[in-house]
Amino acid sequence: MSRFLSMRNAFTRDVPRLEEGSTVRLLGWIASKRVHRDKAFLSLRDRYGYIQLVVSKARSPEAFDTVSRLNLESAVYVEGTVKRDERAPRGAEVHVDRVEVIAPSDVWPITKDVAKSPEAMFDMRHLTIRGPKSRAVMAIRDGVVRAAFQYFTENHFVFITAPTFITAAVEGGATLFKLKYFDREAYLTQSSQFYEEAAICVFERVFVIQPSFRAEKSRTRKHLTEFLHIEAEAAFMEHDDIMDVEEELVKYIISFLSENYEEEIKVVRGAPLPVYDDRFPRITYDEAIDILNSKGVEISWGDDFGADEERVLSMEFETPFFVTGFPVSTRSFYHMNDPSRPEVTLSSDLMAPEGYGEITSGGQRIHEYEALRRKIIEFGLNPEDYGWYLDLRRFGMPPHSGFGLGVERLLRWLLNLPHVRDATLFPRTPSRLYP
Ligand code: NSS
Repeated sequence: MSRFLSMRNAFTRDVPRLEEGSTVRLLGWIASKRVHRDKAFLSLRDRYGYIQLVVSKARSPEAFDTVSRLNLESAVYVEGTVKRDERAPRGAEVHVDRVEVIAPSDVWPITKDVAKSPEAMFDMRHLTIRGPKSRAVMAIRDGVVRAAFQYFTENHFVFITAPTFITAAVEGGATLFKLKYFDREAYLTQSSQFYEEAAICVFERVFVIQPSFRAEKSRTRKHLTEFLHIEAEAAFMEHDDIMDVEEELVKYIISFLSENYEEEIKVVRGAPLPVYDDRFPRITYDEAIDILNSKGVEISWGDDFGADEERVLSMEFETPFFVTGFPVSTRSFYHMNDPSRPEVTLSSDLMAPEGYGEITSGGQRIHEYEALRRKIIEFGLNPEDYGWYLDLRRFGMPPHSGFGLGVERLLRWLLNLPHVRDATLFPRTPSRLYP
């Protein structure tokens, strides 16, 4: 073990559980500091959170002298004694005997003025991520991925990865990022779906958790150019079956977070996550259009929902709900048309309530060769661009369904964040490519 790792005998989260008087040796960063006469009150942050340190001149003149001169965000080693105190934020604090500066910090540039401007905060994102709120959001984001992995594994899905460099659009050419791939043209992937469809003939059920890219100039609160995409695809599942999977997954993630991230949820949201016992309502696209029209929104049958329509519609709900049966004109070519009503597809979006809108999108795919070829042509696309994808339909492709869930959209909703960019470490939007 390195010198540093062997120095430590506890993390901040252990301190409230330790016996009064035990000696702790901690590593971390000085997150806040207040000096009051001969006493300094510091908050030490490590990978698990925060603990209060008390450094008194009487107890340790040397440590007091060191911390008095120390800037915020300096990395330190601290040795001290556990003391219970009702007034301390976690019910216990560490009375410090020794401090060693491992890496000093310059004067911390995130002042109250900087903090007033969200843009300035994102310009300094490499530093501002250390704040308590973004720390909590990122911890919860880790929880979303863990929960999804656990849910899928328990339900017989196999994790795969798909390429980022691709040659043809999944979700329409308008949002493709084009790039040079040596002397050829390539794109950044919008979705791993087509690769998942190949892989279901190996494992039946597969999932991916990886970035997708969209050249979307939309300046809304729900669009990133790079987002974390949880996608799943399952053989022998029809449209209704995959909606059940989506609903179970979202409920599973919510209970996993409530069980394991209580403190972080409180920091970000102020209140526990909602509990949804009942089945999510399922309304048709036609019903959604009626609701929108009755709310004065001008939208005709066959139009896709934009951010505004989703907001108005989801304001009508207090729980997540599915909208099913989107018209052929609003969905990508691979969606299966409803045999009982060919102008709509076997597709759905799961919408978050209270204005948040779409968080997942999915449906049943066309599994027959001729039907898919015809639809590719109907959509004005070139079947040659979809060679291998079409080819799969010649070699035992069963009925199958799948969906994609945007992790930042889910987090924005669950944590009431102002914008999806708050749900990712280093957001990419049309205007933000740095840091
Ligand atoms: O375009 S989607 O609606 N659908 C697909 O990509 C399918 N091929 C997924 C699949 O069935 N395997 O995107 C799916 C989800 C959508 O519901 C959002 O939650 C999220 O991906 N999404 C985004 N999040 C953030 N920013 C942007 N631009 C974005 N686009 C989609």
